[in-house]
Amino acid sequence: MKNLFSNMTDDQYIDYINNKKKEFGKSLAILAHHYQNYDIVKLGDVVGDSYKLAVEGSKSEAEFIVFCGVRFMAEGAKILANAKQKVLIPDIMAGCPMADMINIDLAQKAYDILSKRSNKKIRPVVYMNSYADMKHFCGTLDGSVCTSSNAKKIVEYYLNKGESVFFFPDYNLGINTAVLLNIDKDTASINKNLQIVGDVSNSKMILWDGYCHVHKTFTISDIENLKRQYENIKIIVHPECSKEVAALSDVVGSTEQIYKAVKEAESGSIMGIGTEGSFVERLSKDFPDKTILHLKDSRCFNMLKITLKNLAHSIQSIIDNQNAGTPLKFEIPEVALYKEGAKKALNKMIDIVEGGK
Ligand code: CIZ
Ligand code: SF4
Repeated sequence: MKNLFSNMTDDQYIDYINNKKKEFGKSLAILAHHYQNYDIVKLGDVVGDSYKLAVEGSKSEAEFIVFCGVRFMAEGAKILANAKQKVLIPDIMAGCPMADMINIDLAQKAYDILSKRSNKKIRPVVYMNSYADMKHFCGTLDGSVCTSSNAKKIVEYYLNKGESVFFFPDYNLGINTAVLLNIDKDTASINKNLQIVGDVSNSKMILWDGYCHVHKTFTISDIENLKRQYENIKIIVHPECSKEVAALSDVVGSTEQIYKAVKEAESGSIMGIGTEGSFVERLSKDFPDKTILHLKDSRCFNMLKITLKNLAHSIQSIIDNQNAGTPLKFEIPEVALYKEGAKKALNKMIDIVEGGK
């Protein structure tokens, strides 16, 4: 790695990355998650949520996919990628505390307890925000992955078969989905000590009690404060926020849905947004004719671990690997042990959403 990288300015990194993008052409794809900072998003060939990025990456002709997001997302892209595609992440330490709140051992124990207590077949559904072991766990039990855009559709699919859904790791996405399906009174929850709250026997959804600290921080008073200051304000929040916050909001949606709602709002609209702060900041830059306010400025420090510098380093590593045969750094390791089940659960989601099967 050339030392020249350590002293470059942001503009120099941006020039370097843009030049390399031109040289690589279609063999390099930079995927940028909505929660990335503005400079990184501008360098993305595709910008989107984790689902869109994983699918677009796998469909692309790129041999090298550099995933600007957190590790579980890059892992999702790797699972769907073809055998020739290499997926890199500029900082392997970009984790997600929510994804760490459950593991296969705990999930299996919880599933066994719930299966004994329930009158129905228990089907596991895991939020995209999870590692490959959890996706694999779902795949092997004929369950599915879901995202915040399609959780309602996925859960409904299993409820329509007369089954009960064990949903993890995010409690809030689970309960907000239950509210949409009008079954929030028919839910129970279970925590990492395997303590159960509620009656599992007849529950339609049993929720793990994980959470996202970035979204948990939004409160009812944040909404009330903004409403006091701006009479006509619309409140838009992510479903990882609490049920109480969601209930006071005009729109509850995933990042893709929030982006669309802001884009489609009339010029001059005032909106208070409750989701990751870098994304909210970008909305205000992309739509300068609208007033976009943070419900509270809450950042995901793991997303911020991806920088112009380590993105440039990832690209340089591909070049060094091609020119001098040095090892390709920043590559997401193969998730061989969990790949089959994880792929099955991801494909199940795609089938339900795209095929209505
Ligand atoms: O699925 C994603 O990318 C995340 C983290 C949130 C969302 O709503 O898109
Ligand atoms: Fe994880 Fe929350 Fe960061 Fe998303 S915003 S990556 S759920 S910590």
